[in-house]
Amino acid sequence: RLIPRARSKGASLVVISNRLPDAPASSAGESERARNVGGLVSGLGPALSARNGVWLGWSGGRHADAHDLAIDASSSPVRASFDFRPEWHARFYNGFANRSLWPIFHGFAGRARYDESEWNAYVEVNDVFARQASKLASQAGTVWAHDYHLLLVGAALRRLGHQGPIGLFVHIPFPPIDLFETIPWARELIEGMLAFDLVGFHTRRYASNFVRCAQELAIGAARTERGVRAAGREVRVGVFPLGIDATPFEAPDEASGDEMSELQAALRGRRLVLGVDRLDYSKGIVERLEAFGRMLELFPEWRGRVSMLQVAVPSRADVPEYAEQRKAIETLVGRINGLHGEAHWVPVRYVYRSYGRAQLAALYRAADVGFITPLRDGMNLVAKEYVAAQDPANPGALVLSRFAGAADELAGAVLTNPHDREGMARDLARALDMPLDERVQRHAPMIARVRASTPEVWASELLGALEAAR
Ligand code: ADQ
Repeated sequence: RLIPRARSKGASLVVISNRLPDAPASSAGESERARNVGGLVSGLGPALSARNGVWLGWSGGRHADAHDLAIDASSSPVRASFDFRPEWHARFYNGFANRSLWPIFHGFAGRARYDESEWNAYVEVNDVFARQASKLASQAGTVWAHDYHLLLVGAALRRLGHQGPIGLFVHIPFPPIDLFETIPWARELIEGMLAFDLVGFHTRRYASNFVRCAQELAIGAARTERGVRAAGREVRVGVFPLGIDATPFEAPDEASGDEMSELQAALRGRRLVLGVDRLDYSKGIVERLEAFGRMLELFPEWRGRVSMLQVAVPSRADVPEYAEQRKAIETLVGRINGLHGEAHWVPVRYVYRSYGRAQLAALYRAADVGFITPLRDGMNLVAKEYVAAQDPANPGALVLSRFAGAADELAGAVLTNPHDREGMARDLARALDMPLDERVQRHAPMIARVRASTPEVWASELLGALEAAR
């Protein structure tokens, strides 16, 4: 049901993300969960409904001139969306956001490329988001923007005269100054970010990288106890690690019972090592597969006794680097299976698709090792989901990259360096060999942490800090 814009004006809370979260299961269907922002919805949903709030984002559609707001008041939370012009999709989304900011923020300086027309589109689309948000928010309303697509939306909203608190949460890493300063518009970006009242990150490292970049690059900026002071005002910088809703992963449902027994039958008593990621070079899938192959060479006793399942969710497939990455993975899976496989044993199974939550939970539960080794990752919620899905009396072991934000919280994992193939192979063998008592001991503090740090807690802490900051 679309409602006239006038009735939606004056929201006391507007959340902005580039894409809207998936529509409720009734309209989207479990199978279309490729862009799963489930955690965000469960975190922000209650705050939005309690305050008659609106979630604003790109509709996913592209249209030459129509970018009017469509408001769906029947959904909960209320969704407001608009189409992109085709060139915004190419230059803002696939361009500056995903070929410049994404690689450099994850430390892949060699993959980042810069193009002035893409930067201009980034500035323009941030202005558009700000204009749409200001149509929805009351003058003193709170606006909370998400992620690297929207670093300039706070500054644009201020130019439009918005008076209420404006916050930003960055879901990906924030790079050290040596990398950040290589962006041709580094100063414009950091000064734009200083227009927010609060900027939040997953870890202390990212927050301190941000403060350092601000100090070095923004004119007149100085660090304060709570953040950065610049242009006569203070920006609060905070650490708010995002968690998951553990309950659906902890409680296996009926449907996943069948899935489980079929998987167990296919494994025929072999151990299972599991990787689950969006298909993205930052997730270290190639490096992980190579380490698995190396493990089979270093520890031949595991040959025929273990299989690895890699689930890759299609992502950004029209960005050339992602298409190349997909090819590299497929070639490598073939090579490892050709080299190590037997007629009766397939070392690596690879699926390129998205799964519903119940199936995902069943896969996690069936896996003896969660092998989650991004080269760099803001947080990595898959690691937390894996922990939640384990049987506390007989949990699997988690091998986790030191360079995922989640490593700060999941100290019971076997922390590994995904750039070190031999080391990763040894860490994997160690996890496969880990005795029950050690697995239980490592799992207990992790599950306690995962249960306690829900998305609701995260959202209410961040909103509290944001509104206190203004
Ligand atoms: P992502 O890079 O997408 O998120 P992640 O945190 O792991 O990474 O979240 C992925 C989500 O997608 C998980 O909830 C997972 O269940 C789901 N998913 C993965 N594979 C799936 C499949 N085959 N089918 C269905 N769902 C699948 C970005 C940052 C992260 C940060 C999050 C949240 O890159 O570092 O943790 O935002 O802030």
